[in-house]
Amino acid sequence: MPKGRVFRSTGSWYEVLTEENTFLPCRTVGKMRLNKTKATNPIAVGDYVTYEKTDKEESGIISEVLDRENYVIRQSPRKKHLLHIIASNIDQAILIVTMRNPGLKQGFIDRYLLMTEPFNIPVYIVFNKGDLYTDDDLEYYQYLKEIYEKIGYTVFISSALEKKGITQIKNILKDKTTLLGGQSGVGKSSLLNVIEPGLDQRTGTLSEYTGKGQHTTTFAEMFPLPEGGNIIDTPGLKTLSYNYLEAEDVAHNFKEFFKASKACKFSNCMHRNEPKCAVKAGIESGEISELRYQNYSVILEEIEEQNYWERH
Ligand SMILES: Nc1nc2c(ncn2[C@@H]2O[C@H](COP(=O)(O)OP(=O)(O)OP(=O)(O)O)[C@@H](O)[C@H]2O)c(=O)[nH]1
Ligand SMILES: [Mg+2]
Ligand SMILES: [Zn+2]
Repeated sequence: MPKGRVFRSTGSWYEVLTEENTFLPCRTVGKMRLNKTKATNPIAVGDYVTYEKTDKEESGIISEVLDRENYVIRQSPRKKHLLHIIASNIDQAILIVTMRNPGLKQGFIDRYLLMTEPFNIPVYIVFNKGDLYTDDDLEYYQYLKEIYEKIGYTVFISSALEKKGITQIKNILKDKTTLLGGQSGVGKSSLLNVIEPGLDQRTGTLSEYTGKGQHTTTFAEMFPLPEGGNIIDTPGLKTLSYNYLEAEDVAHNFKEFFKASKACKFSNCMHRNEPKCAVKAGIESGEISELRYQNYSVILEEIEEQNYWERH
């Protein structure tokens, strides 16, 4: 059976890139073998699938989703007990953030990294709209850059408006499948348009009053790049909640905490009030970021609160 890769999904139709390098619209019927996830979308952008052509050969029927090498999943914003697969089989992610229009949401970077860390997906953190940054913004940027580079993420500034940082992004993209993500209105689609003007992605205008993004991109879509590689544009994320994780999952995926935790007195230390905690010691000595720890604590509290309500 021929194989292909899903580049775009509207819910009922899937755009599949075939081995002949053409796009074939595909559907699923009846008893497709689904992966056993509690996902709202059984087939995600990035999936490799097998399909059969229909009689007229102008469309196809997906028969199977091949095993995923990795995937990025989030709690479905509407159906909270379900998960939504954002994309699968990716080599790396670029998280676009900005300090201005809209301002950087406290904790957002760490929440995003909690999605990519379970599969050790490399992440680049790009601060877009650099053209708008004040000296204070730049100072805060330097502070954040140090925190995240220390734990292994690459951080730099871009501007879609002034075409800055574009060569760097292009070099990162070459021959890889890259997930582009971030809050709404940070400029994901605008950057894509500068990187690859032919794509002509819809971009939004920010509502002047609130500075909040308008969710211009409405579904994830993958594009092949002429220089080699694929890029996945995604709709902006508003909130990232983690009701499907246990506290230990959070602790294991703050990677510098996990590394340090081998020296904690208790093997199941959650780094709160336990004695002889190596993470706490790391914060004392300045080796571990206090900001990361604050964000970690908030996520743990949220999860525990949810578990509490589920039990009572
Ligand atoms: N000043 C400035 N404005 C930018 C830059 N990049 C994007 N914008 C503006 O920010 C607004 C939002 O840009 P989009 O590219 O639609 O943002 P997005 O991240 O794709 O948003 P969603 O699709 O909703 O997730 C638009 O008005 C852009 O013109 C930049 O580098 N500098
Ligand atoms: Mg967009
Ligand atoms: Zn500990």
